[in-house]
Amino acid sequence: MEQAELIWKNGEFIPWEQATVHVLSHGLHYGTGVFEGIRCYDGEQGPAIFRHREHLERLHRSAQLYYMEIPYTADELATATRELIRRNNLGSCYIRPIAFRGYGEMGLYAQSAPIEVTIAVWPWGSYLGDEGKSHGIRAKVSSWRRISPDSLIPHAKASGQYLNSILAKTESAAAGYQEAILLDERGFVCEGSGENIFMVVDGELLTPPQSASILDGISRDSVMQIARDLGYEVRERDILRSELYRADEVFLTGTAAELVPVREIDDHPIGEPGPVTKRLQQAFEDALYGRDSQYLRWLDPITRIRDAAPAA
Ligand code: PPE
Repeated sequence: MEQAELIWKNGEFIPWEQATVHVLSHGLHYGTGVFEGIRCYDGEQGPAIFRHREHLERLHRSAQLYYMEIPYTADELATATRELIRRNNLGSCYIRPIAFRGYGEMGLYAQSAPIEVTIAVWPWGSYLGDEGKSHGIRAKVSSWRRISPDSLIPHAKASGQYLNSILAKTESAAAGYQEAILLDERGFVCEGSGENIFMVVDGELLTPPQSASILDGISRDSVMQIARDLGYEVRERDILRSELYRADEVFLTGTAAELVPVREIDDHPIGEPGPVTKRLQQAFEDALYGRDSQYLRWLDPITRIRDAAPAA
């Protein structure tokens, strides 16, 4: 991975190499961490963070679901992040805040293990490749089902839960595909290993509902809003695996991946990116880079005057 100079850790800006943890950190042993993936785009008005507030609110919600209290407000984390990007002299970058139980107590009920919070930022290119973004990727339906709400919390973005995504992703990569599509515990389509999924049928946009154990993706929400604004019908409903094979178009959405067309699923051709996918991909990109005034409300510019508070 690419490095940056500084990482924010528990309120301080420290050198990248020094941002380490103790080997007995609780989160390392039990997966007790919650995190976010956010992106900053060097767009029309200078660098700005896409839907910053929504991501930080989701971070706090994920923490609450696992009985963890983050000792910083969303506002404090937002200010720290903007400052971190400025101090690292970055424009477009990926942002990874994580809150995890640190060192202090082992065992499953380790309420005294402190909650540590770090934020890292670094340049990270398109997750599934530029080629994938322009020509589509080949995906495989995983033999692993997405974590069920009977056992974990699909709505939380929690570290330990990603073992499920890693099994699916590793299986698909070993079989020569670029991404895995997971079904939920009922056998309906859920999402990619790190992206939500959409299909286009007869000009209508369909995506699995919250009840299909999805992560409530912020890119998903943005693309749904953009699609409706463009006049498309958007419906959340359960989708069968076989419906994907027969769809006119299929694409994935996520912060790291952005909007990526799927051109083949389980060796069934979907085809080169279709007109709806291409139009939404362009409109989404325009929103990310501040080229569409309608969606400027989604951007948090990093050059905010009010961050430049005088030292106390
Ligand atoms: N589902 C999962 C399981 C998921 O991890 C992500 C984001 C999404 C859906 C899409 O959510 P959103 O980014 O809010 O639109 N995955 C993050 C982590 C990827 C990684 O490899 O790490 C991301 O895209 O940043």
